Amino acid sequence: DDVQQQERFDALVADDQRIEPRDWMPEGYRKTLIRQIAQHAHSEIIGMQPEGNWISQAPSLRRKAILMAKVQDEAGHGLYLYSAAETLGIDRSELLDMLHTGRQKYSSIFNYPTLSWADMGSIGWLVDGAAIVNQVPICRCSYGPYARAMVRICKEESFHQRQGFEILHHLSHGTPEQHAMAQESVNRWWWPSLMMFGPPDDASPNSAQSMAWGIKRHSNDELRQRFVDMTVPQAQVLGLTLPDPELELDEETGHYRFGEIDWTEFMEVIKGNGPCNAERIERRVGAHDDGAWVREAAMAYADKQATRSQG
Ligand code: FAQ
Repeated sequence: DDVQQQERFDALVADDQRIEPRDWMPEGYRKTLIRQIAQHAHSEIIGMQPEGNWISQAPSLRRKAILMAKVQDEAGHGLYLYSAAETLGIDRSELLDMLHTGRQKYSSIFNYPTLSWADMGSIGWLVDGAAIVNQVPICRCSYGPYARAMVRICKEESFHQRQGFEILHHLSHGTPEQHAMAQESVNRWWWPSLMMFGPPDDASPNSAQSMAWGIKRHSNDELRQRFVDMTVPQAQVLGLTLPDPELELDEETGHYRFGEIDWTEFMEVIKGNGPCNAERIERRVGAHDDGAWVREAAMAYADKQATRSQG
């Protein structure tokens, strides 16, 4: 009965075992996972837009080929994650509908514009860097399909991060104009990257339950701190500065102290009022509508195959 099922589930989680799609799970656990995995999948798909913008403007054939491969990886991550969400008993078309109608979120970071080529560097270095810090612990998520998806995704993500670092390193050590372009870009992306980790712990309604269920392994603030500690020395190697006068190593704790994040800006962006929210959704819905004929053709083909195999 339900009590026994719940006890079995609790024991699996306590023992750090994986919950698999056919296992019984509390409805809240299922709902939370659908929310988080879908939000993650949507982020990958929407996240293709800010970079897609620069494929045709890449400074060389080599840079273009690399950027194209990265954006394709993101499409792959999105599809992989939608499949993980589908193991929880929801259909991909329902998830897409929720994205298109604003009932499910995607990461705040993708609502900022990409104004220069250096932004491809900043996205790789800072956005993929933040994504890795957040996602490596999800490789140990209690839900098996999500945890396994994360292993492969994190490998590709670390390559993406290196690729961004390399773009910025090249620009930073180039002409004065290139250096200035890199610095200006990092100035714009730094604070939004810190916001990717979500609201501060005392304003994060989902954290406690998600941590108890082994979905999240660390709090939002812990991971944000880890990212700052990792990134400051990398900025020094790049020869770039981070736009925070309060950034300073605390000798006692070994962690960097940093300034106050503008949480009003974060709330506005996740409510739909960021610089590019409307544009991102409009473009996504447009792409979905343009692809209707492909879905219809695939369905017609599948129906024909099914009829044939019956006959
Ligand atoms: N943006 O109670 P919490 C990538 C929402 S990386 C928008 O703390 P939770 C790679 C949150 O959903 C980006 N909304 O929530 C890439 C909740 O609202 P809800 C994707 C945010 O879930 C790189 C409310 O605020 N990565 O795509 C954000 O416990 C380059 C309260 O927050 C993931 O999704 C935000 N930043 O913790 C691709 C990682 N933060 O849903 C292309 C997996 C919070 O109740 C190019 N997700 N909210 O209406 C997670 O680890 C968690 O979901 C958190 C939020 C940490 C994001």
